[in-house]
Amino acid sequence: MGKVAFITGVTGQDGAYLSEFLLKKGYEVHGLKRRSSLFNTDRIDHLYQDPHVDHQNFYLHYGDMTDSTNLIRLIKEIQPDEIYNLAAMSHVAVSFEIPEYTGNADGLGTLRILDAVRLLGLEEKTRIYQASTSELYGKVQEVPQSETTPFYPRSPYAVAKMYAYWITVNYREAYNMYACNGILFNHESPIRGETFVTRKITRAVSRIALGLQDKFYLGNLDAQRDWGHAKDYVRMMWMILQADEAEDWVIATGKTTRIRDFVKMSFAEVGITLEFKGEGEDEKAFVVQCDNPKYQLEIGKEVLAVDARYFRPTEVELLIGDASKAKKKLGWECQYDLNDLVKDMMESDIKLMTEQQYLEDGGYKTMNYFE
Ligand code: NDP
Ligand code: GDR
Repeated sequence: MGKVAFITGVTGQDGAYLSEFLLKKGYEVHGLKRRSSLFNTDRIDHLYQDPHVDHQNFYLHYGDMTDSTNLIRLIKEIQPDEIYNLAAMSHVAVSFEIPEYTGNADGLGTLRILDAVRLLGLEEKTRIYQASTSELYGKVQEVPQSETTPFYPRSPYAVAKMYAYWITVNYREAYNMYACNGILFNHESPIRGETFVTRKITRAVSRIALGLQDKFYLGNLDAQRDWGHAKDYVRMMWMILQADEAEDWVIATGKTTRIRDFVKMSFAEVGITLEFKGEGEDEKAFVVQCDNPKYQLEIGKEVLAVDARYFRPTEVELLIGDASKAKKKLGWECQYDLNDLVKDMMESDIKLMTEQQYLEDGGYKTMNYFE
């Protein structure tokens, strides 16, 4: 018998890659999905198995991180060997708009999972992975950030995740549970949510290159992030739960890049060179060279401007992680670097936007909503 895993947030970026990874390892995978008025399973539709014809090892269950009785019932029925708690209202900027809900889903939601395992007497059977975050470091205390760097959260999201971090540590110490925090730095992919900055950039650059859109808008171009590929990071989630001891782990590439440079790299991927002019809210980017005959952009064209609407009330300016503990003790290595990541995302979005181009050429309107 293979192991049984329960993944909350199965419909998200990490939930989709982790499901694929665990199914390949022979796990029976159960995922928590929210009821939605539209289909919300795009990222995992390729894993769907028809219960009428297939031998099933991938199951979806309705539920919500704010609903304790539902979580208790599901964990009782599933009897998981491993729980990956990935569900969260994960957008930092949005958390300033819905702070109470964010605290409930991301903070108390984690407590609900831990307490369900305890109430059901599964402390010895079930290992728990908590999706913790580099946002805990917030205002820079030291760089690079490691497991011993003090926290200084800078958003309702980060504060909620800080509660989740400590309640995970507390349940481990109080009830001898195998519960770990993976303090993951930003990780991206072609299926990254469209409103996170990397995906917003690769989608917009693809549309601009194909002539579907003139320009786009971003907020703080100076922020620095340590970006890895989600495929590398979900492998690490699994490795964390296979370790002998339950501990907390930083996962990062150890390299940091400004938002502005991610924009340049994405345009460079389609043969377009940019020049940035101005500062702060007046900063803009212009095309200075276009080497790819497929994409005819006028030299001097303005393709990006700053819009202060995307500034955050409190910002996290610099993240750069030190994952040496995970590398040394678990043998984790990244297979993708930032160049591979940008290439993967741009190839995928050029393909997607080429499909949109056919539709728009045929007179159909496609979704072009940039947040
Ligand atoms: P996504 O935003 O792509 O996915 C979040 C998932 O959580 C979705 O499946 C979403 O469902 C689900 N969800 C949200 N609210 C609830 C709720 N109330 N009840 C049940 N499910 C809910 O995030 P990622 O995959 O990028 O990240 C996974 C986890 O890792 C998150 O907890 C995030 O905070 C954390 N994290 C992410 C990092 C990153 O760089 N990606 C870095 C560090 C931590 P739906 O599809 O219906 O919206
Ligand atoms: P982050 O990711 O806040 O680090 O949280 P995001 O991609 O949203 O922002 C990264 C940086 O880019 C700046 N930025 C913009 N961000 C967005 N979304 N949209 C813009 O237009 C824009 N312009 C500039 C931001 O100000 C910020 O500095 C992600 C999430 O996945 C969290 O769930 C996770 O915990 C952390 O990464 C690690």
